[in-house]
Parts: sequence; structure tokens; C-alpha cells
Amino acid sequence: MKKLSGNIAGLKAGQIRRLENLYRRRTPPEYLITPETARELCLLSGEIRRQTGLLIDRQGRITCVIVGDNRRIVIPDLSEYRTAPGRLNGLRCIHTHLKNEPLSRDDLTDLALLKLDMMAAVTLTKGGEPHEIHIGHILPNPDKRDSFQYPLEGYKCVNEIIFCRKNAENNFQLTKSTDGSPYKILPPIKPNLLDIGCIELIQAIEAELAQAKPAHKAGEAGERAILVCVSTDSKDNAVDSMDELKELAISGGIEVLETVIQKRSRPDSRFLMGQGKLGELSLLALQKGASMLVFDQELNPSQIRSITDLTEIKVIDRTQLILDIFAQRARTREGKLQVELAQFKYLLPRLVTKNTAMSRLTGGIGGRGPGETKLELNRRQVRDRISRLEKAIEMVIRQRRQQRAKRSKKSLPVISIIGYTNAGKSTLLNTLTKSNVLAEKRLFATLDPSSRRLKFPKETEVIITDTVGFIKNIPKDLLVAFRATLEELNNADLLLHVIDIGNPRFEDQIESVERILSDLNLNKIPMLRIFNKQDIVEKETVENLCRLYDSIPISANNESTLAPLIKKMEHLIESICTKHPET
Ligand SMILES: Nc1nc2c(ncn2[C@@H]2O[C@H](COP(=O)(O)OP(=O)(O)OP(=O)(O)O)[C@@H](O)[C@H]2O)c(=O)[nH]1
Ligand SMILES: [Mg+2]
Repeated sequence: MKKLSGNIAGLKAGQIRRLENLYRRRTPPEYLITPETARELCLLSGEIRRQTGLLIDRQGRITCVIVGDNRRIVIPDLSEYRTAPGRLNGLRCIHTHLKNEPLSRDDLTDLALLKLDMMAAVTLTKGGEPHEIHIGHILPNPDKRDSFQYPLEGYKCVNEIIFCRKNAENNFQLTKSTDGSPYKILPPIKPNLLDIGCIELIQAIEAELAQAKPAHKAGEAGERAILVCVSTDSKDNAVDSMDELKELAISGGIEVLETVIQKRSRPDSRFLMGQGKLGELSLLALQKGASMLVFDQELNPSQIRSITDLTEIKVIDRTQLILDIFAQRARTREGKLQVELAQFKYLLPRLVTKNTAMSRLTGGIGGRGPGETKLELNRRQVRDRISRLEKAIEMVIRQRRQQRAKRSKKSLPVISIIGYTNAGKSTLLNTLTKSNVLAEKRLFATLDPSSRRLKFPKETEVIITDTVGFIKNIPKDLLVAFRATLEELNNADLLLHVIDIGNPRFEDQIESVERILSDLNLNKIPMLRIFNKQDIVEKETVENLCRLYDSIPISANNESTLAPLIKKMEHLIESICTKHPET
């Protein structure tokens, strides 16, 4: 005989036997539960004054009898029933409610997180008999809220009976969630109408879920993501941050299915958001056929683990996404070394001694090193690799210093183009020097620095360099790993700070870039602010902004707009070089 689950302390031997006997009962496919089983469940539950529940599989077998307290039951670990993504878990839960209440929030959270076939609550009459049954199921496609076709005439019929009867009493209401929640809660049914075509209904839900899946093709990285932000400050900031996360995701080749912002007074230390909300999120992922959740916040290792375990879907954060984009972009040996170092540094504290929890994070975004290498998942190997990478990068830094020394002997002044990612830095380098550095509408198109010579009208020659773009909350490990690249900026005589004024967040971007510059101790170098993409902003606005920020407007892709900039650069370089003739 199978064991009872939950709170059985203090029950009489006879009650325990009767509870155990429930395991013998079978449910035919059309029934949610048989009237006899429902009756016995209610009588027992009323007698012991504890909620009592059953988990029933699709063969109609009872796989678990659960005893709770007077307010709830706790469904035991169902990890052995784990199913393929996009499927329900094959178990329905039918449990009693002692106080004539409908499905509770906890019930719906269980439904969502455990991906139960159905969740039902049976209320009791005064005599302890079944009174009404409240049924909830996952709504296969919340966008088509009321179009779900119930498979069986029988069920519709049940529905209509209730509908009509209640109609006559003038208080019917087809329970429809107005809050956009991803569940469908059916109108309560009477205990003599339990043959609702249960298995067919479950199969229909599952079939529709399967259909929802590849509605359109995934991004080039093969991932379909829901972006999530748990915000504790003003909504606007969250929206802006999410817009950028979306651009990052698209740049990383991820298809964005949905963005979810949850406001909280403070983040939950374990799950970042409440478990109920996480349940809905996990359902949304199921309904949309998402393959991953991308969090805007940096998640600590245990949060990643808890959220992954609870939702059973791959979870990454903003940092990991950025690291992944860098991994996709790295071309040179140096770039690859730097990205790999940053990735391993990020991964190390996230590796548990046993590799189980990480295994779900492998493959695709978040588990891919530069080039198609797979990230190793063993702590010791990772540590070895980190120290080897650090040595290799140290070599690179040394070589660079030598090169730099040689270059400064030739005493060509250096102008470095810096700025937020996608601001138009590479485009500017290309137009100024008629070269062909990759410039595209993606975040972090450039990783590896390129240098070109530029001759000013008065024949002064300079070296102009383009480098990796900045972003707000730039991952710490990346900054450390890109030390070599960023050190190069120390050598600059002038920084050109390119700003995309067509971007609604350009003011925040200026702030982020200039904060990073001061973090890198580069704020002593003379800097020129350049407002790029003037062609997509109204002329008057551009003029006002330039006055306000003391900057020069250009269109980096249009050579004819660059004359004032060139003049100013030449002038600045001349004055800098006369001040410091040794450079
Ligand atoms: N409308 C307009 N678009 C521009 C201008 N300058 C650059 N762009 C576009 O902006 C996008 C980004 O340009 P990039 O030069 O790659 O930007 P970047 O700053 O080097 O970006 P990362 O290397 O990704 O950090 C490209 O699609 C360019 O075509 C401009 O003056 N006007
Ligand atoms: Mg670039």
C-alpha cells in the first residue's frame, strides 16, 4: 500500500486505513473523479477537519493521497513526474475545501508551477457530503481567452445547465478572469455531474498548448524568451531598462515573445518576485512556447537556481546575455581571451559542487563560449582555465605596451572614439578615414579595437581608434577582462564621446559612459561630446541640445556634416600637442 503524504499526526488508525484505501479507487477517463470517491474524500476530510487531496494520473490511478491542515494541503515533490517542455505533468489534483471557498491563490500557483492537468476544490455540505466542485485549468492561449473549444458536448452541456439554472436565479456568471491571468476557472459543478470528459479536455488543452509553440521561428540563436524585470523604483525606469534589454536580446539573436515588469516594494531574496507571480510567468512561458527567461536584474547564483528549479525553464540575467553577445562577436584572439575570461569569472561562483543545477543552463545562450566552444562546467577546470586566460591576457597587455611605446616614439597623437553601444562610433571612424570597419544596427557590433591614420586639412596626422561600446551596468567581469582594450584608452590625447541623440535614453547613456570613464580614471583626458544621428532629430531640438551639452552635431554616415567636427579636432589636437610636446 502506498504511503499517505502530509499531516497525518493524531489521526485514528481507522481514519488512516480509510485514507489509504483511497489508493485502490480508479477513475474512468470521462470523470474528473467518481462521485463515490468524491463522497468518501469529503466524508473523511470533514471528519478529520483537514483538507484532503488526491493526485490522479491520466490512467485514472490515484498516485498520491495528501492530508493537509484546515486551510491548505502541500503537494509533495513531483520531480519524478517532470515532463517535456510545453506539456502538462499528467496529474490532476482534487482536494477538499472545508470553508466553502473557491480555488485559492495557492491552488492556482500550484496549478501553474507544477503544470498540473487540472486543479479542483470540492466544497462540503454541512453534512460533510460534496457540495460543489471548482475546477481550474491552464488556459492554453490567453490571447484567445474565450475561444478555447471544449472538446466534449457533455461538458458544454454541463456548462449550459449551470449557466441556465443560475441564469434563472439571475446570478450566473461564467467565471472569467478579468486580470489577464493565465488560468481558466470553470463555473462550479455539482457532484452528480462529474463526467466532464476529463481526459479529452486535458488532451485538448495540451494539443492547443503544443500549437501555441512555434507560431513563428525563433531568433538566430534558436531561443525564444520572455524578458522579466522586477522593479522597485518608478515604472518609467523599468520600461526604459526593458527597452534596452529587448535590444540586447535581439542583438543576441533571441526572439522576444513578451516583456513582463513586476513592481515590488522590495525584491524577494529567494525568487526575486513572489512565487505566485513566478507561477504565472512559468505558465506564460508554457503558453508562449518560450525557451528561456531573461531577467533584467543581476541574479545571484542561488536565485538562478531557485528560479530554474521552480519554473523548470532556463533562466539567465542581463549580465549573462551581454557576455553571450560578446562571445558571439569576439573575432580576434585577444577578444576571445577576454570574453572567455569574463564568462568563466561569472560562471565560477555559479557552479555548485554537483553539476546538476547548472546542467539546465548549458547549451545555447548562456552556455556558449567564444567561437562554438562549450563552457566547461567543472569548478577546478574553470579555475585552471581562468588562471591560464589571465596569463595569456597579461602577455597581450605587455605586447600592447611595447607597441604603444614604439608608437609614441613616432609621436602621432591619438584620438579615441568612445561612447554607448550603437551610438555610431564605427560609422564615424569609417567616414573619417574612408575605411570599412563593421558598423551595424546591433549592440556591441565592435569588440576589437581598430586604429586608422587620419590626416587633417593642415596635414597634421593622428591615429584614430574605435573600440568596444559601453552600456549601463556594464558587467564587472567584462570591465576587468577588457582591461587590455580599455587601457589603450589611457593613451589617447583626445576622447570623442559619440552620443546617439536619436535614442530616447541618450541622457542616461551620457551619464553611464561618463561614469565608466571616471571609474577607469580616464576623466582627465580632454573629451569632446559629439551628438550623432542629427538627421533623425528635429533641427531645432538638435541646436538646443548642442548648446545645453556643449557638443557638436553630426551625422556620422554623412561626410558633408563632419567639417565642423574635423576643424574642432584639429584645433584641440594642435593645442594639446603644443602643451605637451613630448606626446
Ligand atoms: N540615421 C543615422 N544612423 C546612423 C548614423 N551613424 C550611425 N548610424 C547607424 O547606427 C548603427 C550603429 O552604428 P555603429 O557605427 O555600428 O555603432 P557603434 O557605436 O560602433 O556600435 P557598437 O560597435 O555596436 O558599440 C548603424 O546601423 C549605423 O548605420 C547617423 O548619423 N544617422
Ligand atoms: Mg562599433
